[in-house]
Amino acid sequence: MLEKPKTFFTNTNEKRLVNQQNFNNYHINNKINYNLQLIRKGCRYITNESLSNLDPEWLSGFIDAEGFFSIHHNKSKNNYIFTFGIRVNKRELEILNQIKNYFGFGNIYRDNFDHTVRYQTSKKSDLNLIIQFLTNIAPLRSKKVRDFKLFKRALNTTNNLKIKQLWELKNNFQSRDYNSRQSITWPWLLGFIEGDGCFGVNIRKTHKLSTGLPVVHCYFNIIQRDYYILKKIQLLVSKGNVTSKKNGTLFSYDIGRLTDLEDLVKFLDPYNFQSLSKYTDFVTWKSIINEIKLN
Ligand SMILES: [Ca+2]
Repeated sequence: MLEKPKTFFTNTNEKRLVNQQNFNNYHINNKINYNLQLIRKGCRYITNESLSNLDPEWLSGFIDAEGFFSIHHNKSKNNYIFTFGIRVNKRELEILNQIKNYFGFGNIYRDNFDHTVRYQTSKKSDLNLIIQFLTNIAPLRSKKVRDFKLFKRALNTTNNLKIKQLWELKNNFQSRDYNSRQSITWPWLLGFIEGDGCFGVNIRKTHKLSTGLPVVHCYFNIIQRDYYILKKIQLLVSKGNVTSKKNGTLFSYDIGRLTDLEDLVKFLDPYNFQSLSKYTDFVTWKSIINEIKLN
């Protein structure tokens, strides 16, 4: 049986308190608070919509996992189209609605060929607010920050050749490692996990002699091309290992030991998941861990 989500998708005072607390813990800086208000004012000005209660740190973690920056050459007009977006499986459409509400701009598109949905904007005024958000409020921590910096520089350039050169740098950098040296926070990590984390369960064919039940093994992992971000996560969680896969082109952060998984559950429990499907995965996984412990 699934537990009923307590504060999920509701704007209860409790949730607001938790978010506010996280926010205060990580952003005691008044300047940043002030900037957040400015951005929100900007968003309201554009759309007049109410804003959702997403934690900015959560959002930057989610963008680190699922966001993209692209620059596309429009041949007919010989200009460049800049796009910021977030692409997720169509199961996660609700998150994109929340993000759209949070920023107060952008559109959501459905891509039927690969069952994904994407939130995106190419409007310069919107992109400037995204840049403010990711520069002053909740910076990216993964190597995606390198794409972001090139994108930002290119957006402020009017010379087409310069834009092309800047964006070509991105492809040259793609395979190289990059350490942004920005530490991460728990709300950021939850956002990143909701994008790229996996609460996994293996059911083995062998059965336990004492109970006759199949042997069940739980694990948690995040697979990335970005080694440093996984090391930062390992440092924050202080559990698990980072190993390389596929000749060092991919890296995997894994937690497999039951007591470590229980600790991870304790760490994540106080935070609010934003994705219903990920929250369901988490709750199911958590109850399996409890079952394993009892047997
Ligand atoms: Ca990803």
